[in-house]
Amino acid sequence: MSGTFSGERAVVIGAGVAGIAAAGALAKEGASVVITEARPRAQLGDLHTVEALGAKILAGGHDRSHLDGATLVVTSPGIPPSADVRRWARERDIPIWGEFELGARLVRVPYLAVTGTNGKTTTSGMIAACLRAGGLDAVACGNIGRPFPTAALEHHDVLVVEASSFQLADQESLHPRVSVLLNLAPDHLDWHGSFEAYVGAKRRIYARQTAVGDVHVGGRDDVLAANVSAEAPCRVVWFRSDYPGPDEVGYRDDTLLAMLSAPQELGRIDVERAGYRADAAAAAAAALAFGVEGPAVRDGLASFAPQRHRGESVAEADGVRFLDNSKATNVHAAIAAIDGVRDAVLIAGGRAKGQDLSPLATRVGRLAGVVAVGESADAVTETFDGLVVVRRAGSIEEATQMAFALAPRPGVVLLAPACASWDQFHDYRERGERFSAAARSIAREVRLDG
Ligand code: UMA
Repeated sequence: MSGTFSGERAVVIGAGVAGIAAAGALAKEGASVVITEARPRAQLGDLHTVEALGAKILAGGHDRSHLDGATLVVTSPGIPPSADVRRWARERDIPIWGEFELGARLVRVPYLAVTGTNGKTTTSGMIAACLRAGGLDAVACGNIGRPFPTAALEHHDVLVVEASSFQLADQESLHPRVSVLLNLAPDHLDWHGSFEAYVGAKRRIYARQTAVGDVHVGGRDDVLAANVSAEAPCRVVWFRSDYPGPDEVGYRDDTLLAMLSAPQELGRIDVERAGYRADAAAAAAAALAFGVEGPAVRDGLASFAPQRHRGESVAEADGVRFLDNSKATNVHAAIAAIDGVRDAVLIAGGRAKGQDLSPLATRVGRLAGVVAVGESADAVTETFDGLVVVRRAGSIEEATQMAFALAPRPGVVLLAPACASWDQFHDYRERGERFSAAARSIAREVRLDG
């Protein structure tokens, strides 16, 4: 088969969402493809499509021999730099690309890219909604779950690429027309090794942008992120959660206001969710910078439906509201979620990813109790020990019951784990679904008893 990669013998590491998509894109573009995967084949998802394209699956553990004859290795974002299989490729001087290197080499249309510690998915979705309201065929892709290489081979007018630190670290060709850095706080330190390395990965969002025609969108609310944004090699447009200055998008009360050329009102944003205002301001700034007109930005934001597991109320029982913020997978996001509540019992814990959880204790004044769960239950307990009532639960269902019993009336049970879900769940969605089901079941029992 001829194509961009004909003649290449590619080895893809990992047969998850990114690996399968990368293998498919490489095969369609003419490469011969092998996928090496740690898990046994029986545990993997549907491989028929990628096998029909000619890819060979080597499951059940990586082996040096899997790299024999390879001219290129493409890794999934979750494979850490320290993984043996990467070391073997480095030892043989085989080029190693992340899935974003592949996407950036395949994409033929302009694209925006969004990164930051929190709010990436919401902001990417908002920008895509604004672009569509402006008459463009736009899709959000990347970390959001639709892999960048897949979207790059489809025929859209423009892409909005959500970029995680893993995906940014493993590429050097990304060149978005508009880049966005939302905020920065420690996360994924186990993968990157240090906060500096994590921030360094985030900087790569703008590394290839130039003064001619490119724009970076930076946030004024977060000092560290603002310092990183100020170093972008192109024009910078700013967003903030309060009144905007020149070249900024911000708010007059709840009304979004752009001060880019002439002042422009972009509609009311009054959704009560952690970070939502800042995300909407960033999305508006990015869409305007891309060339979307103000009225389309306004319509796009008005049409945008917030995604699940980002702080919505999933049940109410006996004056206690249950809020599902399972997507708060780091301390920064959990603190933002806690700042939106009071009289709350926090359910926290999971895979801590090398983070220091102790900053959570600064929000103890808003909490009536804490239920610690998962792999980091000890660290959560230690963080709140002596400050507020702390209980330990063995499962998310037990945690929900315990939190309900502890919560004041009126009060809140808040799932904002500050940790990844991978110790006990497939992903944050499954954790959020299980919490929501437990909360709804409590609400049903209370109704029946009443
Ligand atoms: N694996 C190996 N060898 C290893 C380690 C893992 O073979 O040494 C295998 C696993 O057994 C599994 C596969 O690799 O089969 C998993 O790969 P992955 O962890 O890269 O996950 P994917 O399913 O490919 O999904 C990835 C992103 N996941 C991560 O970054 C952890 C998805 O982001 C992304 O949507 C998808 O690619 C498409 O680009 C998810 C995520 O949690 C949503 N992102 C993190 C976040 O948002 O905080 C960064």
